[in-house]
Amino acid sequence: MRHTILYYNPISTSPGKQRLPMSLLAIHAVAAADYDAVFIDGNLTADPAAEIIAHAQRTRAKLLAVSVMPGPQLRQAVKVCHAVKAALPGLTILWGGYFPSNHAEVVVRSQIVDYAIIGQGEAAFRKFIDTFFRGGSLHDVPSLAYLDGETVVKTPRAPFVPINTLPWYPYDALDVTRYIGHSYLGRRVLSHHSSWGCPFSCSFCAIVPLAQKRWLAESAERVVQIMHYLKTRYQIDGMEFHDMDFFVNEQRSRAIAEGMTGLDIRWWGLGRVDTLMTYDETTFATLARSGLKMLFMGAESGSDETLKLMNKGGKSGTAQTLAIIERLKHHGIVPELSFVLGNPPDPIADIEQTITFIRKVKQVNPATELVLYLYTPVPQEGSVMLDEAVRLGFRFPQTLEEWASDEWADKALRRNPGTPWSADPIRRRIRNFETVINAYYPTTTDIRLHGAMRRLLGALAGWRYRLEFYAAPLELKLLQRMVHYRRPETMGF
Ligand code: B12
Ligand code: SF4
Repeated sequence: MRHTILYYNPISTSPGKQRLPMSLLAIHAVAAADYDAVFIDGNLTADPAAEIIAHAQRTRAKLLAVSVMPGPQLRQAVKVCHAVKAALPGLTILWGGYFPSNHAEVVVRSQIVDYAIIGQGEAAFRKFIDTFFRGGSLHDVPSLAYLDGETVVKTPRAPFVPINTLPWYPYDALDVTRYIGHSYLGRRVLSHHSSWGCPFSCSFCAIVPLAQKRWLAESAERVVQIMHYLKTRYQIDGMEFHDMDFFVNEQRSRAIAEGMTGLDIRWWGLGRVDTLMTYDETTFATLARSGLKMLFMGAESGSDETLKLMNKGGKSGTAQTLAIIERLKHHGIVPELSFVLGNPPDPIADIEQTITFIRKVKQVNPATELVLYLYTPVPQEGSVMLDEAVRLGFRFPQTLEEWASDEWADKALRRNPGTPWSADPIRRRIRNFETVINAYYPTTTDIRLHGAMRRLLGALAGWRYRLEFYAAPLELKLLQRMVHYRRPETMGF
């Protein structure tokens, strides 16, 4: 008998910006041959709890598998799972993904979630469902957390599985056309994850405890085959590679680019500054020819001291950041730099130093896109940054309800992280600076920003930028509100 598994992707963005739920597709890939699936997406339905309950009753499903990131996704997951559990106490609820991987104890201590899978999901999930549906001891399921009486049990982590050996995402299990988006990349944009993990261990990064410095990549041949498939089947003209670190291996990047050349797909991916600095000029030329339009890099800080504290590793430094954006300029690839501001031990000085550095960045390459976050602690053993944050008074919530509160959902968006030092005036200074610099240097992702509006914004922002006077730029905010756009790395709430 084939059992049905319900998969639920809680809301993760605003309407029209929904991405393929790759986390759930990845785990269903190893189940699809033997189990049926129903996908419920909080981005596509107004009442996910009612849908889950209706599907569970219709299919007699016994298991609900949920993928959860911190933030608004967590908030909806808690609310919906609560309602589902109340209506159907017999339906087992399993969570996986970033939030349960980093906060498993809080999750399984709640009265809502029965099990959590920690870290890479495929092997553990397959073992879990076979045990759950066909019998055996859950003690033998790796990477599993659950409550036994008052004790949280955590089984040993499953060995990492090379993703190249895993089946492709089972695209037919859901309606892919509902995830085709429109952005500066194209009118038919989809996303893919061509590798999982990252070999580095930056002390602010949620990926480190999840992937434990592993980088598991699909081969270039497989990625190219998938791109051909998506082109033929869905006529895509844009691709967001959401890999944590797409560009780790130059040979692979080059081979993917060669295979994508001529497919007419404009694409975006994430990489590290120091890795990319080792790339040959001819590789950049090949990448540009293949359609690479924008390259996201974590510049993180305008201070070399802070970069050391962040354990950024490798040869990362502010000089390298300026050098890479200069190189990309010659290939017509737009750099997109993210910064984490307000880092301990001296968050205020850190912010000012990074603002000064960002002005330099724009001088070197005005096309550079900026993504500004506030430092938000993640649980990571031995993280100097977390230790400092705790010393300054930071603490994580102790219950799932507290995590799901408006206050903490907001913190996860890294706009107001709730660290003791990120008071209103500091956050305001960063947002005002962002408003002024974005108006002064409008960039390519502003697809709705046409000639006259660009000029108007630039002119209005000019005096502020020159005098470094960023306070209360209400006139600019008003104009910018008219030009919302879809960026690959944020969800645009
Ligand atoms: C795509 C993406 C999104 C999409 C939404 C995706 C969706 N589900 O609808 C968008 C762009 C909208 C988005 C938004 C946000 N995101 Co996001 N997002 C990602 C991204 C780039 C890829 C996730 C992905 O699909 N991976 C591919 C799959 C295959 O890998 P995976 O998720 O790790 O899944 C594996 C395991 O985790 C596990 N697993 C996952 N789910 C489940 C479920 C079950 C049941 C099981 C058994 C296993 C399991 O098995 C999978 C296979 O091994 C990650 C970074 C990254 N590269 O991972 C960030 C990331 C998860 N996002 C993050 C954040 C913070 C956000 C935001 C909250 C904030 C922001 N400003 O970006 C917003 C808001 C979301 C919200 N409203 O709550 C952080 C989480 C940080 C943390 N502390 O945990 C990450 C890690 C980015 C980062 N570098 O910091 N995001
Ligand atoms: S290089 Fe990027 S993905 Fe890797 S640990 Fe550092 S911040 Fe995280």
